[in-house]
Amino acid sequence: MRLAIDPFRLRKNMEELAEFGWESTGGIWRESFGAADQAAKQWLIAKIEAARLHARQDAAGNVWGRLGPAGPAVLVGSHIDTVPAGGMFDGALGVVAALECLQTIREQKPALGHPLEMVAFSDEEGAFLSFLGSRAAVGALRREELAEAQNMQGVPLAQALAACGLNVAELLRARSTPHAIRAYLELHIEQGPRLEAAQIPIGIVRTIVGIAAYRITFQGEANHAGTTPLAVRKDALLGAAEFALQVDAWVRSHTLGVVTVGNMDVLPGAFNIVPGEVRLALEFREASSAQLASMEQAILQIGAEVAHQRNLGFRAQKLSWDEPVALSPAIIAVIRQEADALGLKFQLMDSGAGHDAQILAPQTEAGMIFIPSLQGKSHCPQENSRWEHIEQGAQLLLNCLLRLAGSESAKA
Ligand code: HGY
Ligand code: MN
Ligand code: MN
Repeated sequence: MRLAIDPFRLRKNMEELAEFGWESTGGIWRESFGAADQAAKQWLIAKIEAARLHARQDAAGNVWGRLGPAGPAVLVGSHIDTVPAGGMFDGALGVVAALECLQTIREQKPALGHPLEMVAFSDEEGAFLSFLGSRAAVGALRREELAEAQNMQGVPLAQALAACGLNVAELLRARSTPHAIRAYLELHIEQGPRLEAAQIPIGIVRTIVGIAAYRITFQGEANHAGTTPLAVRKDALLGAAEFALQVDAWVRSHTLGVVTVGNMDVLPGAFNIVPGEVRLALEFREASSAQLASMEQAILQIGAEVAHQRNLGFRAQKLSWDEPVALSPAIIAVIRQEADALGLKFQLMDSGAGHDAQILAPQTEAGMIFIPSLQGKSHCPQENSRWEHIEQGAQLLLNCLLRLAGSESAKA
C-alpha cells in the first residue's frame, strides 16, 4: 500500500510557519539568528517532537529531526530563513514537506532499510554567510570567513550567534560525523518562470549555478554640493553607478549568467553633500565554472578602470564563492521514475538559484525537485505556488524518500 501525505496538515503547517516574520509592509523576514528565525526554529522543534521524531539543534543552529536508529541516514530538508520582504515558500516548502514526509512515515510505519533525517539549515540566504548551516554540517567553513562575516547592518556573526546562545568555535565543530549522510533530497520552488510557462508541475534539477559575492567600495571625497564645481568632484556615487551599468552590459554580452547590485550605501548620504563613499553588494552567477571566473576578472577590471577615470579609490572584498554543482544522476533517475509512477510530467533543468543541495552534493548523492512559481516570482511578497503543485511535489518527495530509504512499501 502506497503511503500518502496529509495535504491539510501540510498546508496548515505552511501557513503557521508563514506567521513568523510576517511584516505589515508585506512579505516575510526571518533573518538568520534573529528573533523571528529563532521563534520559527522553536516552532519547528515542537512540531518535530509532536511528530514523535528525535529533534535536536546543532551548534550552527541547524534543526534536525530523525526517524530511526543511528547510522548513515537519507537526509531531506531546506531552510526557513528568508530574505528581507521575502515569500512564504522559498525554503519553507522544503522543510515543511520534509516534516510531513517523516511524520507520515512515522505514523504508517513501513519497514525501512535506512534511517531518515530532516533538517532546516541556518542562513541559507547568506544574511551573514551563504549556506552557513549546510556548510557547517559538512565541515566546509573556514575560521577567517566567520570572523569577517556580518549582516547588512554591520552586526558581526559572532554577536548574532551569541544572542542565540551559540558561538563560532562550536559552530566550526558542528560537522555531522563523516558519511552520516547517505543521500540528500530537497523540494523547492523554482523561483523562476520556466515550469509555469511549460505548464509542467515538476522540475528535476541537473545543475545548480555557481554564485560569487563581493562587497565593493568606491572612495571619493565628500564636499559641499553647492560650491564644489562638477569638474573637480570625486563623486563616489557616479563611479558606482557607471560601474553597475558597465558590469551589466559586459555580462549580458559575454555570458549566459547574471550579475546583481543588490544594495548600495551612499555616504554621508545627505542632499547637500557630494557622496564621499559608496559601498555596494554585488553577486554574479553562471552555470559554467570557467565563465564564472571570467566574470570575476571582468568585473574587477571594470571597477578599477572606472575608479581610475574618476579619480576614485576602489576596493573589492570577496565574500563568498560557490562553484556550479552537478546533482546526482542516480538521484535524478529515482525522481524521474517516481514522477512517472505518479503520472507527473517533469522537465530536467538547471537552477539559477543557489540551494543547500549544492553544498551537500560534493559529500553525498544530492537531488532537487522543483515545483512552479506563479509568474516566476520569488524573493518578494508576491512569491506564490499552487497548492495542487505543492501537494504533488510533497508526494513525489515522499515516494523518493521511501525508495532511497529502502522501504518495502516503495516496491508496492
Ligand atoms: O539567492 C539564492 O539563490 C537563494 O534563494 N538563496
Ligand atoms: Mn531557497
Ligand atoms: Mn532564497
